[in-house]
Amino acid sequence: MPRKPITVTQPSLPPLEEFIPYLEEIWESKWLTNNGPFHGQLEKALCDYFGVEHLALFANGTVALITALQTLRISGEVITTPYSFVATSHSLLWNNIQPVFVDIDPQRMTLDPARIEAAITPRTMAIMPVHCYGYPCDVERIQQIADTYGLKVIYDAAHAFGVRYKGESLVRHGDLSVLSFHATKVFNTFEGGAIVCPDAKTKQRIDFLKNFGFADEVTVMAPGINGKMNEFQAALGMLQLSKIGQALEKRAVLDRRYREGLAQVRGITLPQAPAGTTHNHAYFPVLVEPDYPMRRDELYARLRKEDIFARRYFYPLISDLPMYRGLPSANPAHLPVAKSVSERILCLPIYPDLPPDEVDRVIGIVASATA
Ligand code: T4K
Repeated sequence: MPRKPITVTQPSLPPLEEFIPYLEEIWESKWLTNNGPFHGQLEKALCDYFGVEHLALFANGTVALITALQTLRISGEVITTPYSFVATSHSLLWNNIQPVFVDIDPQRMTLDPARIEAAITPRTMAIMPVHCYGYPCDVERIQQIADTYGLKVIYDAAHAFGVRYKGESLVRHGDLSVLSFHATKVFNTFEGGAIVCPDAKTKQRIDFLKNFGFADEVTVMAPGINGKMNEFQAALGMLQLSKIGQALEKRAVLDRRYREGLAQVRGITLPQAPAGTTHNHAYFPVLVEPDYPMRRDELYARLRKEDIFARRYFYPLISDLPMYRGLPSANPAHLPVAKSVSERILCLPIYPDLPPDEVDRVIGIVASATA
C-alpha cells in the first residue's frame, strides 16, 4: 500500500459513532446557533478546564482577536511580534490600529520584554504578545511594563490550549487571552475560538459584540460582528474535551521520541518551552543551523520529496509582508532575532495519530544529511 503523506499537523477526531448522539440532539431541538445549549455547556466546561470564571466562544480565533481589541476599545498603536501567523497583525489592521513590531527573545521565540519599552509612544494602548508554539511569553515582565505605562495586554494564545505555566493555566494572564480551535490546533472544533476574560461585565460586552452588538431585541450597543460559535462546533468541542488528556499525552510521547532521535544531530537545535511549563507539544520546531550540511529550505524540499510536509512556521515574517513592510517598525534591522529565527525554523510533523515509526523516518532523513 502506498504511504500516506505526512503533514505538519492533522486534526484529532473522535470516533464518528460517538458524535452521532450529539447530532441527534441538535436535529431534535433544531437549535443550531445563537447561544444554544451545547454552546453554554462548552463555555462552562472550558472555564472548568482552564480554571477561569469567564470565557466567550467564537466562530474562529481571528474574529475573536478582532473582537478582543474592540472589547477594550483599543486604537492608536499596539506593540506586537512579527514572528506569528498573519492573523495576529491582521486583527490590528481590521481595527485600524497600527502594529508596532518588536523583536523576539531567541529562547522563547516570543516578544522580548527588554525591547518593549523603547517602542512605547503616546499613541500606544496595548501589547499583543503571542505564546508562539505554546511557549509562554515572559508574562510577569510584560505585565510589569503594562502596569507601569497603563497599557492593556491581549495575549494571542492560539497555540496555548492546555499549557500550564508555574502551576496555572497560561490563558489566565493578560487582560484578555484569545484561543483558536482551528482544525490544526491541539483542541479543535473544525473552526473555533474563544476569549478568556476577567469578569462578567467584560464577558457581557464580548457577547454583545460577537452578536452584531445586540444587547436585547431592539438595542444595538455597537457595530458588532457575527462571531458566534454554532451548535455543531460546540457539541464537537464537548466530545473533544473529553479526549484532550489522551491527545496531549500522545503528543508528549512523540515529542520525546523526536528529542531523543535528534539530540545528537549536528546543526539541528531543539528549542524548548521555558522552565516551569507543562507544554502541549502543539508543534515540533527545530532550528537548522549554519553547521548543518544543507540549508533549511533544502531540508524542507528533501522532506517534501519523501511526502513529508514540514512547514516554515513562521516564515516569512509578518513585517516582511507587503501590507506591513512600509511601517517604520518593520525595518529588518530592528528585528534581527526574528529574522534569523524565521530563516532557520522548520516545524516537523506532530499530531496524536502520527505513527512512531513515521517519526523515526523523519528523524532518519534529517540525520542522514550529516552521515
Ligand atoms: N494566531 C495565531 C498565532 C495562529 O497561529 C492562528 C492560526 C490564529 C491566530 C488564527 O486562528 P484561526 O482564525 O485560524 O482560528 C494554519 C491554520 O489555518 C491556522 O489556523 C493556524 N494559525 C496556522 C498556524 O496554520 P495554514 O495555512 O498553514 O493551514 P493549512 O491549511 O496549510 O494546514 C496545515 C496542514 O494541516 C495541512 O498541510 C494538512 C493539515 N490539515 C489542515 C486542515 C485545515 C488537515 O489535515 N486537515 C485540515 O482540515 O494555516
